[in-house]
Amino acid sequence: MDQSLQRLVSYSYDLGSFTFEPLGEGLIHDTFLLNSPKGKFVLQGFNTSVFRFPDRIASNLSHLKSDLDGKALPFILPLPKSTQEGNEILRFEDKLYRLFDFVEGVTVQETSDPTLAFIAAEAYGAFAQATAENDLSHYQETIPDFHRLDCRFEQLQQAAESKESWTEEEENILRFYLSQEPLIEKYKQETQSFPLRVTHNDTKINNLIFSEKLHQVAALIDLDTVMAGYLMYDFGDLVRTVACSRSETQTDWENLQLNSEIFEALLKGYISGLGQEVNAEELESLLFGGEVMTALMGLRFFTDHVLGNIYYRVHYPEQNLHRAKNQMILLRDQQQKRNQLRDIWEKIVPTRQ
Ligand code: GN1
Ligand code: MG
Repeated sequence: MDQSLQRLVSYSYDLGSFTFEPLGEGLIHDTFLLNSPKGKFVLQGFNTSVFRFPDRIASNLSHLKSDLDGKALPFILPLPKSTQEGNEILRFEDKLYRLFDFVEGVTVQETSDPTLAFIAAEAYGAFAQATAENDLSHYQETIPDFHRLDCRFEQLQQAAESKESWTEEEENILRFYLSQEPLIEKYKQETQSFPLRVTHNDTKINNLIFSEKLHQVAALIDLDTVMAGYLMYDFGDLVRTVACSRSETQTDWENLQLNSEIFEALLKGYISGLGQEVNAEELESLLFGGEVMTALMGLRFFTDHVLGNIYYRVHYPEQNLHRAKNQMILLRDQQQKRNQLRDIWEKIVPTRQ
């Protein structure tokens, strides 16, 4: 971190002198843990090419704060701290920064433990429950069309037109994603009648901070994509990232599959967190969410590969291709397991309708 930035951060938040180290596994923002005489903080360098509307985020977060005021949430939602001048965003040269309190606890990148999956899903369900009454007109789109599966499909089609040479593997992956048109059609049809809600929209397990012994969720973080969405987005991203035997960065394809035991724990946990705030159609939509979100992320990773890795941070040139292949295998497995997943769903859901 640049010394002038260190001085500015120290002065703006009245921290004194601090040490810092990189933090987390996010693909978008740069994040540091700061150790200061005033305690530990998280400094986040804001990615403005991805989040082009920082003011919308600030506005959504301030509405979230006031909408939830007085509601007893079982976890913390860390919001950006104000500078001494009263701003939640700090400008340095052409970059933006935000500071958060550091929440003590444990982060988990993946799990095969159904109890932990239940706890994670229950927290995201509780978030949807707590925000169920919020006025949606307060929440602006922080990234336009972020979870629109049909738009992501079109973006791949467009990107593919401009690419001249393809390897055999790239062609296979392209063919697979283009063959998902029926899924896109089903998405367009069904979402016409789903109610919009305040959703988190990035419900990976590593956006939760667990208590030391992993018994409960201490904080739900990464709130920049909080905006209007469907419940199936949040539940689906949990399925995509938690009910998979290998994380999205891994490449041992033979061992990559949907873990139906974890799927069951997620569904139970999410429904438990939601409480009564859910209608029959939304419950049905949860079954479809995993496929939607896996297809969506696969399309996004593959499009980014085709465009030359302009969006996601990569550690090697083929990484987005590999992420897209990983999501393809997971999606295919979910589609092969549709009946099995429906049986699980029927076992859990009917008593609640
Ligand atoms: C990005 O940076 P991170 O890990 O919080 C992305 C999510 C994806 C995720 C995939 C703004 O989130 O949509 O699900 O990578 N966030 C944005 O790991 O694009
Ligand atoms: Mg995120």
